[in-house]
Amino acid sequence: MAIERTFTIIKPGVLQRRLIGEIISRFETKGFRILGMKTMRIPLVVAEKHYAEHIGKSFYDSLLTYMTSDPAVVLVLERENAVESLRKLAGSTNPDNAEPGTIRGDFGVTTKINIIHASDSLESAVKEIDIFFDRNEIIIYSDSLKEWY
Ligand code: FUP
Repeated sequence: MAIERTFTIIKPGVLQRRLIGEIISRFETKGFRILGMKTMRIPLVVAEKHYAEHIGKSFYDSLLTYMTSDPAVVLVLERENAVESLRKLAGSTNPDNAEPGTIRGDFGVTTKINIIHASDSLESAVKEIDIFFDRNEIIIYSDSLKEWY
């Protein structure tokens, strides 16, 4: 399988719940390399770009209000089959449908505040990484434990 990059947002409120370490730990133990990571308040224009596919939907305005309400942590992650693997780790959009053991299944309660975003395709990942990261914020390095990952 090919090495891919994917993008994730640990959404507003999770910093306050002191769950950042727990969630990042799941990325690490599943073999993702962290190539970029930062804490940010997501500017409204950035949130609008990121969620452009949802313009006009009933939840669009409240989604933007929420995503810009408090700081988030954004990451670029790399491993084999990264996009699909991270979506599995995240679980279903509605935390009530997310399996226990997934991030949304374990920590999420409502769909709006569903803990994390994970790119849904390779194309989305490329686009989203470009929206949130400058090139010089993505650090490429070799992995001395290659046989594991
Ligand atoms: P996902 O790809 O799992 O993040 O899901 P979507 O792209 O369908 O939705 C993006 C975000 O919109 C979700 F994370 C939460 C929010 N949303 C709602 O608030 N209500 C809905 O009915 C659907 C999505």
